[in-house]
Amino acid sequence: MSTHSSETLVVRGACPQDCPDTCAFLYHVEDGRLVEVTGDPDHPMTRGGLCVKLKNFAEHHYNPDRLLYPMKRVGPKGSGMFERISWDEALATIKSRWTDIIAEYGTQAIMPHAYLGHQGTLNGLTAGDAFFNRLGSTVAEKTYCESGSSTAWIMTVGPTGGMDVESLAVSKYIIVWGMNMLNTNLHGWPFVLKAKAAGAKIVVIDPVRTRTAKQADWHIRIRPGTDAALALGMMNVIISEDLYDHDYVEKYTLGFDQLKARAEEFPPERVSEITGIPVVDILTLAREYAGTQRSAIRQGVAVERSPGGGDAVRAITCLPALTGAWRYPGGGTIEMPIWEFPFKFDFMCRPDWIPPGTRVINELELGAALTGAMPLDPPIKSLFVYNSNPVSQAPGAGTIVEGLQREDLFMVCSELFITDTAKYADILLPATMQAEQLDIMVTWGHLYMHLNQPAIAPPGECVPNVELFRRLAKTMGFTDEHWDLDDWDMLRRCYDWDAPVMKGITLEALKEKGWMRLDVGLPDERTPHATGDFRTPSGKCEFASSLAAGGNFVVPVWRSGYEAMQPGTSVDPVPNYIPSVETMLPDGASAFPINLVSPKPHAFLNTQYANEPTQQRRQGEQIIVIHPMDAGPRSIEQGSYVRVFNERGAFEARAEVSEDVSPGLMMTNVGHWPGLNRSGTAVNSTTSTRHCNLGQAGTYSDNRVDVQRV
Ligand SMILES: Nc1nc2c(c(=O)[nH]1)N[C@H]1C(S)=C(S)[C@@H](COP(=O)(O)OP(=O)(O)OC[C@H]3O[C@@H](n4cnc5c(=O)[nH]c(N)nc54)[C@H](O)[C@@H]3O)O[C@H]1N2
Ligand SMILES: Nc1nc2c(c(=O)[nH]1)N[C@H]1C(S)=C(S)[C@@H](COP(=O)(O)OP(=O)(O)OC[C@H]3O[C@@H](n4cnc5c(=O)[nH]c(N)nc54)[C@H](O)[C@@H]3O)O[C@H]1N2
Ligand code: SF4
Ligand SMILES: [Mo]
Repeated sequence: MSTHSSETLVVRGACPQDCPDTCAFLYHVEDGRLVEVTGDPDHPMTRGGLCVKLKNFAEHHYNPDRLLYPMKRVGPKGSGMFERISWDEALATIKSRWTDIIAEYGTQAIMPHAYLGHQGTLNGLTAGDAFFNRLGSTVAEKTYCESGSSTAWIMTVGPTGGMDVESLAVSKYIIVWGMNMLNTNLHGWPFVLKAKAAGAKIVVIDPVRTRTAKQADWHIRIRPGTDAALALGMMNVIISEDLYDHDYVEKYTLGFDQLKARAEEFPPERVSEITGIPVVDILTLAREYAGTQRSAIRQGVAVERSPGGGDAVRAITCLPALTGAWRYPGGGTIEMPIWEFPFKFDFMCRPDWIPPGTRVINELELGAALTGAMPLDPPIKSLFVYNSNPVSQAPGAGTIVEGLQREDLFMVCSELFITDTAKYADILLPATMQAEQLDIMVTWGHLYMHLNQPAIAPPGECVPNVELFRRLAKTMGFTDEHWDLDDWDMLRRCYDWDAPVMKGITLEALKEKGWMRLDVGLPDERTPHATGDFRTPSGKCEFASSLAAGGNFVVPVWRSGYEAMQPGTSVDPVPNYIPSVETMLPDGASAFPINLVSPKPHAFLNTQYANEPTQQRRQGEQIIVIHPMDAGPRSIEQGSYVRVFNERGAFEARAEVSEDVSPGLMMTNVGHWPGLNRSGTAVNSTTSTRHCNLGQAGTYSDNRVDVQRV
């Protein structure tokens, strides 16, 4: 803490959001009130600027709709009628309802549901794991995002951080693959611009002409879900034209012959048919990529959002080893550098407390689990939601709402606001916002560790998630030492402070400086895999995965601290193109002719800030972007209101007729609160709960719909 002027106190913090930028904050406090939150100008990523989502973050803390006290439901489920109660009453109610449920059905009738509403070490993805594992509840498998990419990445190069986004500044050829960086990795973009100014070529591979695509040198429009075919087609050209790095391949990779055989199945003509990309472009991309050293691939999470998404990430991740791009600073690929941080998941999640034989239910199948479509013994009788908003963000939203309406389901929800999900709760518990709590923020987008220190007192009776679970543990009578640790003690145990990357980093130093870079080398010089050093079983980049070759395939569901064994799951050791289920249907084979993709909104962070007038004005209402050739025959004009529908559900939006999408493709954004939309629904009423081939991730991009004017 330092005193800025005589009245303003400046406290260091960091952004809580599930965003690769993890900006460093300065909280400005006057008389105990948060007056402004600014970006730290000294932080190499943040550089003083926040994004449109967090522009008025100080005011967000004082939003009059904030949930400030525990509440109980007093009207019908979903009516939004609640009455204030005390924490004592809330906890006593939970204890008595759970005690009854456990007596009749056992502990597994209780299920948590959590994702990344907050990204902190104490309050984020794993905040409740230790508690629920201790309770013996059903284990919830959290695979909304990244689990397919992460599994693919680990299979290919191991849990390595890979390339640093800051290293893009010295790249000569940058492929932004399935990422709308200007929306979703804004603070990575200046490094791309720096490279561009120094002569680098910027290529964007995206089905949609996004803001990012418009700023690139070359936009390659790809059919969603076909990225593996493109990557394999590039390999076909690179290998057949002998553009690969023989020495690197020989020394630092495994399974070249198998990869070569696979790539031979993907000549450019076939790849063109699959991807919709002209043959000449496939040839040019492959030749330029392999022919330019210091070439980088910035992978977006969107690549995984299809049935074959896992193998697409594997195929893309093989490319820099084939061309030897890893030899050079500014060369390689970035997926998620989070693997550099030395978490101690065993402490954070306590997987050792999971009673043997406990079942696992995937969170994206919440609707089926609640409605009985998934036969369950015991059934789910209580759902505990925190850090997530499944009614908006999970696929198959219609079925989820049906399940949440069950009178016999005892639902508890810890939230900042009464969201579309929270309104179904029986008990609501108020959570703190970032300026009100302590946490360490690490990130999946760069290599700095941050300490977020509380700057103001929590309003009302809000508590951080970590304190919520302490209170619940005491209420349930748990006496383990874990529940007596304070936040600082917990932080000390959540990381391996002696790991080599933590050289010089201590809690005390973080208190002083706010953020520190891991000891992983300087961005302009770093070459983490110049001489192999991959973190796979072989130590090589595995074109043929030894993890997959073992028969019983283990999915590293690291986020929950346990590994899900999927006995008998067979995964091809070599990446392949696995066609999508819906969007690759031949025309006429489906009643729903248009493929809908639903990437991230510019002005909201998933659903967060979508209830703030400033961001609502910036984002505008729910739109769909539709090609004139699809709009015309349906009498849809610019600004018409339309109904988008399929057999799973529907939502309404305003049409933007534009050639930013191709014929047969529409784009909308996920994140608008369903309840604030015209139809009371949003895009996830139409998406399916099918999984990606790896890591049980969602397949939001594989969604066939039709559209009509309303
Ligand atoms: N402004 C903003 N930023 C965010 C978020 C937010 O909600 N708003 N959310 C954060 C989170 S949780 C995440 S995971 C990241 C995600 O950030 P990104 O990785 O950028 O993912 P998306 O925004 O889902 O999609 C990016 C692009 O991929 C395209 N796309 C869709 N399907 C495919 C495909 O099959 N292949 C290819 N090549 N492209 C495809 C879409 O058209 C879109 O333009 O963003 C984070 N940052
Ligand atoms: N169609 C479609 N669906 C998608 C995607 C897509 O691309 N297309 N993307 C998927 C992806 S990548 C992701 S990551 C998920 C995101 O899904 P979610 O993680 O569910 O999304 P958020 O809106 O960020 O956060 C959920 C809630 O957490 C609450 N919250 C925030 N901080 C705290 C806290 O400290 N304590 C408590 N108790 N609650 C808090 C917020 O108020 C918010 O209501 O959505 C997925 N859904
Ligand atoms: S949401 Fe992302 S870009 Fe915006 S302030 Fe937070 S970390 Fe930075
Ligand atoms: Mo995500």
